[in-house]
Amino acid sequence: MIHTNLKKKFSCIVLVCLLFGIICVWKEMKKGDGYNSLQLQTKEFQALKSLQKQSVGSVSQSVSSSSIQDPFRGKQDLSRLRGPSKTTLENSHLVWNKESSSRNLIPRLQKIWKNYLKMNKYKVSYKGPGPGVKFSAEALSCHLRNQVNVSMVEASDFPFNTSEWEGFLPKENFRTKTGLWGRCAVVSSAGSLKSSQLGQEIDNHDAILRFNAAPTDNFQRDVGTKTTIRLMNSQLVTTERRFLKDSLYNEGILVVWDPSVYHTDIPKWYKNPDYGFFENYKSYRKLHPDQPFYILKPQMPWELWDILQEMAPEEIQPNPPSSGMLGIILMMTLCDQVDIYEFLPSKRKTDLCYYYQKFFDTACTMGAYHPLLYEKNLVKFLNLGTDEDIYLFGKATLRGFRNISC
Ligand code: NCC
Repeated sequence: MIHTNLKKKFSCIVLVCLLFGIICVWKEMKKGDGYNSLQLQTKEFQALKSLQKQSVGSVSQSVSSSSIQDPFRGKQDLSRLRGPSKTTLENSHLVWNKESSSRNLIPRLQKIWKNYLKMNKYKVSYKGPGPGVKFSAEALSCHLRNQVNVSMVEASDFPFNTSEWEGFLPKENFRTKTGLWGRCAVVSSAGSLKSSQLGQEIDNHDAILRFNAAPTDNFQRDVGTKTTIRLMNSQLVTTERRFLKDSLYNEGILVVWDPSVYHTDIPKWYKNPDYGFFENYKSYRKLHPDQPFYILKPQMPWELWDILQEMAPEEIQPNPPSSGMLGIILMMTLCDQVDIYEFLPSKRKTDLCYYYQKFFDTACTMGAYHPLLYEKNLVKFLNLGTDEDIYLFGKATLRGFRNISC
């Protein structure tokens, strides 16, 4: 009798342990984010590669899958690099997960995120809806268009209307200078652009936006040659010694932005900028008076931040969005269609921070100071292109604000 009871107890314990093990394994599997997924799909990638090999002969005739979802153009240059068709590979591309959250960060980045929340350097006091507000893609596009005012500091804005600033700001209005473009490209500075061979594809846009010190010389095959707009943060303009000397900055329209205290006005921001870039701005203007160089109004990054916070699943870093996200919204106001390269990482995803520098840190892709993770969720959510385009080319396609009806 005792013997049978013991046996029963033992089987019960074994059963409970087994059940616990199954639950643990299931939980671990649920944790995976876009990045883990990218790593998990080595097998799929190998299958993809062999399919690409098979289709080499017929590539020139193949219809680009991006053209299917590209509302503004027919065939894209990507068909040149593309392998199999959409039907063969549909659903096989696990890319950036638009539901990503701090749970998908490595512990070091989670800690940084928490520290920034505590620090609240810019005195953010968000009172809007959310977090976790659900939008349709259309509603979100309209919300962005209506709430985020992309405009530049003007010569009539105090204190830029004082004698100290006379003649320094460009006379021509930003929108008049840029005009309206059809297809635009936003080129992130990510290391995953290295060896991408996307240069020709990128150059085949009406306007191209690049960031900070990102070069084209020596990297043309991967990132193209043209620069129409260069968006720079104020840290670079203030502290980068080569800023006044390097010809890298002499092409296209320059725009600088600086983080202000949360939703402060221009006069208050001017007294207390994050980086006092104003003197270097003036020096550059004296050296290159004919090159358009604008200052983004400090309210814009926070208007965008509010929407990122509203839709994020949790509290986000109370720091301004990255130059990348600001540049995407800027181009959405100027272009019919915006193709964004390697903001959502492709199969080339790497810890190499930049395509032009040997510096490794996963924070460059996942975010530490900037709420980059939530910015990428937003772009993935609005993407009109295919997961295949993200996976192979790091390409996401957003509709310009002019083409949405609200
Ligand atoms: O790194 P940064 O940006 O110049 O990159 C431009 C934009 O590309 C996207 N990006 C970059 C690297 C990567 N692996 N993945 C990406 O998605 C981001 O959207 C990024 O904004 C900035 O936002 O201004 C930033 O600037 C640099 C640095 O100040 C400039 O390069 C000037 O030298 C910041 N790095 C440091 O301060 C060390 C970076 O955090 C953000």
